[in-house]
Amino acid sequence: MQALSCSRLLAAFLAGLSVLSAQAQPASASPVKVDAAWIRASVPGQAGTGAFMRLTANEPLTLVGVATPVAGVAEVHEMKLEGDVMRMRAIPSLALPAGKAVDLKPGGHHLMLMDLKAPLKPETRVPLTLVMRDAKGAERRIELQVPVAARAPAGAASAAASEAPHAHGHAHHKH
Ligand SMILES: [Cu+2]
Repeated sequence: MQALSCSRLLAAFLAGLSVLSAQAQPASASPVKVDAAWIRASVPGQAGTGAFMRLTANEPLTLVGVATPVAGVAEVHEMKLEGDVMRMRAIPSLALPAGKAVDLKPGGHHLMLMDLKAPLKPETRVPLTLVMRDAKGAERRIELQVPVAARAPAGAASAAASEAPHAHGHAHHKH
């Protein structure tokens, strides 16, 4: 990462950061766009939690796994109605068609982090790796730093009605 010498550019960069504060930052050019990623905070003694985001692949991809150092086990999960009961279970893969947004959200497909090694505190970030395969079967790993939050950030894909977008005063930055 180079230092930015132009303060005006830096201000624009910070303004962009505040707008995209809920967005994970991929480490490098990525075959998939990741928007509004977040992980639900956990409390002491809680074994598992979920990670959520919107994935838009630039080419046909398949999500085949997830890894993070904070959890002993991390899986791609689906929610399925069995009789009257909504259950979740691991699935081996999730198709990400090119150009189509796929939401990982509460109540739908999600990333399940289990066997948590420590409580995940709000306003921290967690390293998370998405493992993909492209159309030729080659593995593509996407490294993310995902913010932890107690509830879905504004703009995140959510099962419930989302909050007003201006409710987040702490996202304000003035150069
Ligand atoms: Cu789950």
